Amino acid sequence: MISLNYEEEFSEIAKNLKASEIRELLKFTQQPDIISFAGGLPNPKSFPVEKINSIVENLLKKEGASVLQYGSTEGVNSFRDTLSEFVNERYNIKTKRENILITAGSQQALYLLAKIFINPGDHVIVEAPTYIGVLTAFQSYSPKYIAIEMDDNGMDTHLLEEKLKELKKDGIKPKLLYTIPTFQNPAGVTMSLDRRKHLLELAEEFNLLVIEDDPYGELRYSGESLPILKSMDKNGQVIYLGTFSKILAPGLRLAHMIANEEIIHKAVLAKQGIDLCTNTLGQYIARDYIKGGYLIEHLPNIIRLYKGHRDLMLDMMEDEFPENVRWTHPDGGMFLWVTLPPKIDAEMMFKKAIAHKVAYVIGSAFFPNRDHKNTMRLNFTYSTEEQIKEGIKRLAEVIKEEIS
Ligand code: PMP
Ligand code: G9A
Repeated sequence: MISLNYEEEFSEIAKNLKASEIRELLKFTQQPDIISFAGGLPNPKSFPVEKINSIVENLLKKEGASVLQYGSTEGVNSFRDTLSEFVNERYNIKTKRENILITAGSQQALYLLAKIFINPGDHVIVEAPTYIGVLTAFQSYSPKYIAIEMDDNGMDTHLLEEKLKELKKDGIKPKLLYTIPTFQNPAGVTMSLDRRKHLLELAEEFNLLVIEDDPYGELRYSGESLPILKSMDKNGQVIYLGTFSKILAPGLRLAHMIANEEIIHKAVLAKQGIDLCTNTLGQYIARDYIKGGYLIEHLPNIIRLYKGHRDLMLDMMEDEFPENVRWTHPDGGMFLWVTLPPKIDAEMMFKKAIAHKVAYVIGSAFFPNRDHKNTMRLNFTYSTEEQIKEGIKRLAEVIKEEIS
């Protein structure tokens, strides 16, 4: 009998894979007695179950087996056409079918971009804090991260400019800049118009490729809407990522990358080795959901639901949290960011929180160097209003105990 030591057999890449904190924490959303503000889950009430049911019935009746067939790697043509019209009208992104790749969630788009752009040791600029999933998607390609601090107006582009000048002096040209300009995950902040313009000026001056990840842009509860970076991109330097996860249903695993044709072509080659094509039925569902006007019709319902949740969580925090705790006041999206007094370590406090039956994501997980130990992310979309009230009370207790 041969006995294999699997650990020895795994590739170097596999040996270095680490679990995503968010995925690990999903366990807690499945435990009924724990109130979880951890995972970035949409509220199941936001899913248009009946509408999807009738669209599927119609599709199978009218288009039959073709909606169940393999499709091209790029995505279903009629869906890409519908999307290009949609983003043109709604976001003023001038694009055509050839600039669009349909992916299995924008998580896959991030993975594809890492695969086609990053060599080990390449420099990648991110926001501090940034989306955990981008760190997971990029990990096999071992980039070096440069994390730029944010404030209430998003990434500080003056710090970015200083950093880019410093790097240039050292002969370093970063490969990619990754940003979530609108209702950032995890911080909940939005990049101001001035900073958006400045960022694009810097991209031009330093010849940078920018990934604009925009899963939350449609979920605005207050304030004025701002132009998408891609709509101001004169030189094809911005790669735009949109997803149906937060405005339709994440279980469809459906997203789109909009970019220069050469980038799309390379990403298609990379995708061919991963999954051949994105699920066909889901693409037809989303096509008909947009074309029938249901997306635009249903969005205000999601916004109303989430605005209520955001307001309730903010009010509860105001009432319950001790004075020396600060948090962001997001105009949209799904998250807010809490800064505890400097001596408190949210990772150490986590066990106590679980004992009190409440969960959050430890803030340091969103920083490539895992600093900022006194921070945490709270999701306000998934829990019910009752759970938000009770969960914030529990969390306030935990924080007060920890401070004293
Ligand atoms: N980017 C960001 C910033 C996200 O928050 C998420 C999901 N939480 C994703 C990408 C991935 O989303 P999906 O793969 O479901 O499209
Ligand atoms: O991993 C997931 O389920 C998506 C959620 C992302 C997040 O919590 O930021």
